[in-house]
Amino acid sequence: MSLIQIETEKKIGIITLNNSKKLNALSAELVSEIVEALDRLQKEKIRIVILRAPENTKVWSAGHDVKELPLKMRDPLSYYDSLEILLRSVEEYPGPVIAMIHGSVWGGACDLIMTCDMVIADKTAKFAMTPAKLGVPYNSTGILHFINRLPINIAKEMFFTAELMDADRALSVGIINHLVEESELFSFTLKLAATISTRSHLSIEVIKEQFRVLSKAYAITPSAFERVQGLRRKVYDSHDYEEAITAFLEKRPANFKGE
Ligand code: KFV
Repeated sequence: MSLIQIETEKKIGIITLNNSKKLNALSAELVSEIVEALDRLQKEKIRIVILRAPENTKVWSAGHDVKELPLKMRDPLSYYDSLEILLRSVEEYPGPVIAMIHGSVWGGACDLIMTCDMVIADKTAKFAMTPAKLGVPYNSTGILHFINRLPINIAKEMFFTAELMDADRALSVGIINHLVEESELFSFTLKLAATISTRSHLSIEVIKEQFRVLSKAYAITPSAFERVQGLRRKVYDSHDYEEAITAFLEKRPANFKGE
C-alpha cells in the first residue's frame, strides 16, 4: 500500500504524506515514494507541487526515521542518505514546491520544509530541530539551509534547544510565509499556487535554479571540508550518539557524557 497520495488539481500537484501510523517519519520507503512522485509530476509537466499531510493530523512529520539511523560509527546523514536524496529532489524540482503545514514538524522534516520554496501554515504548526537531542552531527548542507533562511541566532536557538517553536513565532522569524486559519489552509495554498501558475513557468524554473545555485555559492577549501567532516565524525563515533539513538529506541531520556 502506498504511503503517499498524489493528486493533480488545475495543473498543481498535491503530494500527501499518508503514513500516520508512523507519524510520517521519513523512512527510506516513504522518501522513495515522494521522490518517485516528484519525478512523475515533473514528467507530466506539473509546474507547482504542494507537499502536505492529511487533514487533522497532529504530526506533519516526525522527521528522519530514527530506526533507520545507524546505531554507531557511521555518518547518519551522508550524501546518499534518504533524507538528503529527498532534499535534493525538492531543491531540483523545476518549479515551486510549497509546504502546507498543519501539525508538528520534527528534525529532518523541518529541514525538508526549509528546503521547500514556501511554507503556508495554520496555528497548529510547530517546528523543532532536534539533532542535539539525538546526538546527531548535522551535515553542512543541512546547516546551510537554515543559514540561508533564518537569522543565525534564531537557527542556533532551534538547533541548540531542540524545542518546538509555535506558529506565531515561526511566522515572525520567517519560517512561515503565511499563517492562515485552519479552515482556509488548503484553499489559501491552492490559490497561491494558482496565482503562480499564471506566471511564466520558464522564468520561475530558471529563477528557482538561480536561487539554488547562488544560495550554495560558498567556497570552502578541501582542508576546511575535511576538517568539518572530521569534527562530525567525532560526534557519530561518540558514546553520546550511540547513547541517544539507543535511548530513543528504549523510550527513555539520553544520558549525555560529552564524549
Ligand atoms: N522515527 C521513527 N519512529 C518514530 C519517530 C521517528 N522520528 N517518531 C516517532 N516514532 C515512533 C515511536 O517510536 C512510536 O513507535 C510511534 O512512532 C508513535 O510515537 O513502535 P511505537 O512505540 O508505536 P509516540 O508514541 O512517541 O507518539 P506521540 O506520543 O504522539 O509523540 C509524537 C512525537 C512526534 C512528539 C514523538 O513521537 C517524538 O518526539 N518523535 C521524535 C521526533 C524527533 O525527534 N524527530 C527527529 C528525528 S531525527 C532527525 O530527523 C534528524 C535528521 N536529526 O538529525 O536529528
